[in-house]
Amino acid sequence: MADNQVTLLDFWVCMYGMRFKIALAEKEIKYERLEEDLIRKKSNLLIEMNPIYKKIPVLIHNGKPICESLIIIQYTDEVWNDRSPLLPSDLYQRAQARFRADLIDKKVYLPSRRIRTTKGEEQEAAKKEFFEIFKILEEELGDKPYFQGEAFGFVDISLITFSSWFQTFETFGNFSMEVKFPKIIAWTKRCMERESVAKSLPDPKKILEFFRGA
Ligand code: GS8
Repeated sequence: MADNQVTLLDFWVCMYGMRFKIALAEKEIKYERLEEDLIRKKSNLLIEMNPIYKKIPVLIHNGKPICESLIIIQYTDEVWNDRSPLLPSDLYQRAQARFRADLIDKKVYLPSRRIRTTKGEEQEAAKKEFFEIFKILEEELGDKPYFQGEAFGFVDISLITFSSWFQTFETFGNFSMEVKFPKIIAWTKRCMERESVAKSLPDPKKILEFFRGA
């Protein structure tokens, strides 16, 4: 399959777009990246390509749009299946990987957003929820190098993009990820040793500045 007509509609701070950048870097696929201005005005192209949600990321492959980051990564893995597999080949393990990525989507973002946007009791409740899901994830990871075992893959991609926001969560919520979740932080550092991850994640300080200014 030709790599040459791959476009990503993106917004630099968005952890969902970062997922796609990592997947494409793992697969060594060249692409064009179009930055959306989500704050002021979405482009006509975004509205045309994702008319239902009008959200980024959108992958446009040979003119056809694919929306929702987890679906985009699975599509990417299926289309470019000749290199760096991201999902396990065993069907049961594939289902487990999908379950975990879905869990991350359902449980991590909302409490993390409330840590940033609320105070007092509401913020404490959000922190409790956030700590609960990270406790589950820390236990799931255990002593494995990556969530799927020895190889970096789909579940790692789904979660690692949140790590560029950790400093923001810690600053707004006044806690330390390293103290609470040492295995997750060790895994974060391991993932950052991969070029695909290091070049796809923005500087955490820039994310913090973005939200402090917002
Ligand atoms: C979430 C995408 C999303 O929230 C996915 O792709 O996995 N489930 C989707 N995108 C945000 C930017 S990142 O916070 C977005 O496009 N927001 C614009 C809007 O809500 O209008």
